Amino acid sequence: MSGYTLYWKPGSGSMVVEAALRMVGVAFDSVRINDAAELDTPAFRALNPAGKVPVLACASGPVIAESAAILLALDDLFPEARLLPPHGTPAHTTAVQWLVFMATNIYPAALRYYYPARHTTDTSPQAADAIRQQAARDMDRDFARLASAFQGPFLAGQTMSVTDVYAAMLADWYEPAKTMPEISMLVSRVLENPAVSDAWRHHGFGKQAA
Ligand SMILES: N[C@@H](CCC(=O)N[C@@H](CS)C(=O)NCC(=O)O)C(=O)O
Repeated sequence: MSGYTLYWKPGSGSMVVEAALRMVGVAFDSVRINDAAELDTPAFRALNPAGKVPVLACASGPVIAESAAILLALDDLFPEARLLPPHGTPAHTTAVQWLVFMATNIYPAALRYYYPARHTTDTSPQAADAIRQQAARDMDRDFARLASAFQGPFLAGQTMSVTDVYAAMLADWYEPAKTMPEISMLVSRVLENPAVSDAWRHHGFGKQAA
């Protein structure tokens, strides 16, 4: 048994965590979640009361939920892996800022887009349509904000960070984002990294939604 266990689901936000673990090069075990029922067991809720993946359990003790928090923890544990720019630099602060921006804006908008009925008490199809349309608008706006900061070929210039992998993951969930030249360049460059492309393929990205 390795020191880390990743709870993951195909097509989900656990992709970026698997990519990060592979970028670090640390051994990890994986527990595949196949459906929503498996997220709702007492055993899984004990790991993450929210009943969501990704979750990373560390043999040293902590069990971490929330994709951005897991990535920040891995960056703290393995600073030499350069998941993010060196600690204490302006580049690090900027990379964290965009990571948190995506985790708190685009990721939730993608969930509203794919699961609109979960976001309203109104059960009419019109209500779900309205939620979905607004989610699309929110993602159009927020991907445009991300693109406006893009230096190329990665968000912050020549060096890839896990923030870029996060952006590529979200773009794969939202077709219009992939048509933006900056985002499309970022996705293709991120996938040149073997650690990322392995996680991408393993999670079934390139074809399915969250
Ligand atoms: N804020 C969380 C969101 C996690 C999340 O919503 N994960 C989805 C998969 S992409 C999930 O587990 N959904 C299961 C469900 O809601 O039933 C994060 O960043 O990790």
